[in-house]
Order: sequence, then C-alpha cells, then structure tokens
Amino acid sequence: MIEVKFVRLFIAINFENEMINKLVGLRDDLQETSSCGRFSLPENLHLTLAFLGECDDKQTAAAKAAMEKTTLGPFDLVIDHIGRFKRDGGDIWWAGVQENKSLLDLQQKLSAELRKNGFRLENRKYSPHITLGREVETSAKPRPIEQLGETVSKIDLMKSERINGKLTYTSIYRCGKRVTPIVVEPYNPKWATEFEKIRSYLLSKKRGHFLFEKHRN
Ligand code: 2AM
Repeated sequence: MIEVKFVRLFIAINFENEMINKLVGLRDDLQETSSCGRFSLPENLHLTLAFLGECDDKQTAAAKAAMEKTTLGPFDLVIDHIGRFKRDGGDIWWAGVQENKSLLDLQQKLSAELRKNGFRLENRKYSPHITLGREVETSAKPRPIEQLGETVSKIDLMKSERINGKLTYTSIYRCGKRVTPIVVEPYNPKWATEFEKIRSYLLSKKRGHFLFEKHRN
C-alpha cells in the first residue's frame, strides 16, 4: 500500500532581518506588559496570505503552480498599528498592515488561482496581520504605532511542523523577484553638450517648442 504523506502548508510573506528586528521590538514591548502568553519567535514572524492546511504531494504541486501563476510586482508594505483578536483564555495580539491595494490584489489573485487548483479556502474577509503573541493577558491597548515596513517582492510556500515540540516554519518554495535597485549613471558632462545640440536643432525646426517651453518655470 502506498503511504500518502501530508504536510501542513500556508503561503506567506517573509521579511528581511531589519524588519524582523523591528517586529521583535514590538513583540518585546507586548511581552513586557503581559502577565502571560506564548510569544512568536523571530524566525516565525510572517504575514500569511493563504492557509492551505494538510496537503499531499499533488496538492503541494498545485499550490506551487498557483503561486507561479500569480504575478507579483514589488510593492511597499507598511505596519502602522497593534491590534488583537479577542479569545477566551487569552487574546491573539498582532502587528497590523496599513490598508494596501497591492497586498489585497495579490491575496485575491493568489486565492483565485488556488481555488482553480482545487483548494477550498476560508471565505472570511482577509485581515492581514503578523501574529506577535497568543493566549496573551496584557494591560496593553490596541493602538497606532510609528510606521515600519519594507518592499515585498516574493512569497513563500511554508511548511508548518513541530520539531522537538517547537513550532517550526520552513520555506519549501519561493516565487517572485528580488528587488533590483535602479542604477543611476553618474552625471556625464558630455550629455549636456549632446542635449544642447538636440535642443538647438529642434528649436531651429520649431519642433521642440512645446517640449522645452512647457517645463520652463
Ligand atoms: P495566525 O498567526 O493568526 O494564527 C500558520 O499557522 C499561519 O497560518 C499563521 O499565520 C496563521 O495565522 C495562519 N492561519 C490562517 N488560518 C489558519 C487556520 N485555520 N489554522 C491555522 N493557522 C491558520
């Protein structure tokens, strides 16, 4: 008999170290004002786009295919508040994402591709958050915070498992591009001469009038 192996999967945005350090600062602030709670490890801080649950090999391949079909242009993501989901036995506290059309588009496109590939996803409204702590009892209040953020250009298929009792998330597949910095050439005085030649030529032919006059202060 063939044994079918299942893995617990979700698709998430992971962050660079600088952003993780800032999120750890928020987690530490929360922990300091809490009498109890299970607080997220730095390596587990992420933003979930879709929770897939237990998947076999075929579903894992289908999830990868859906990610590939979801186009991802780099966009800026900003965290600007701390909030909570009320729960009996201790709340879930999180860092909240500022309203972001690019993020919602990404989440919706990805969900549509996942559904096409057979996944049954939750129909709840997407509420983007980065969990800082669970089962938290605290005197802290939900509040706006100084903005922090980074440019997002990739998404990860994450495996969730307990290793020696420790909740461990591992990226098993990554989609998207690293952001390539725009290279600005150093100023070259030759350009000024060339530009002046073109400008004089166009003005002499009365072709460049609109182009050059429009931007004159
Ligand atoms: P949470 O942080 O609010 O619990 C891995 O569990 C990731 O998937 C977490 O970010 C978790 O969000 C999210 N997730 C969404 N729906 C889930 C569900 N039904 N069960 C477990 N995790 C879920």
